[in-house]
Amino acid sequence: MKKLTALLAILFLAVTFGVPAGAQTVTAGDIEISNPHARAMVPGAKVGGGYLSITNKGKADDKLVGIISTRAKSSEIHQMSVNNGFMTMRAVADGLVIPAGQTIELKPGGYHVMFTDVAEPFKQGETVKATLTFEKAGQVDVEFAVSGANAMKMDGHSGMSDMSKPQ
Ligand SMILES: [Cu+2]
Repeated sequence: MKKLTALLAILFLAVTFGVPAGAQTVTAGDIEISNPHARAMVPGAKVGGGYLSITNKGKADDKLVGIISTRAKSSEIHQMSVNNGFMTMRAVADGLVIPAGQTIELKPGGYHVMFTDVAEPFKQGETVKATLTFEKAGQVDVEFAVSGANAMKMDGHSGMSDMSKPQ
């Protein structure tokens, strides 16, 4: 039975963190954005996380300075870290540097896009349009593919709307 449980857990992780079908790749100047995706939000949730990877193929650093989406009243770039077992997150105030020749991953547990005051929770199967602004590459339209929700608390957003409730 234990083996089966472990196997199911592995399958679950594979599904959760697998690349969704039809993942988008967008190029703007030296910047390449791939696999923008988000998780479905539970009904009533106001906060959603967005994930993507950004590659700078140029010889100069660039910087992600902002993101907007019509689906959220405000969208920010956040950094999550774990301190003494507690997850904390804060806005990346001065923009996220994408060093020349490197890829920065925005993924659960690290950097991510945070959509706040979302009027209609993201639903599995839809896409959430957003525009990223880079210092050098300029504005880039992306579509976050929404995959199924999961019970894991890795992105910390599920508890954001009510911090007083124990998880
Ligand atoms: Cu966040």
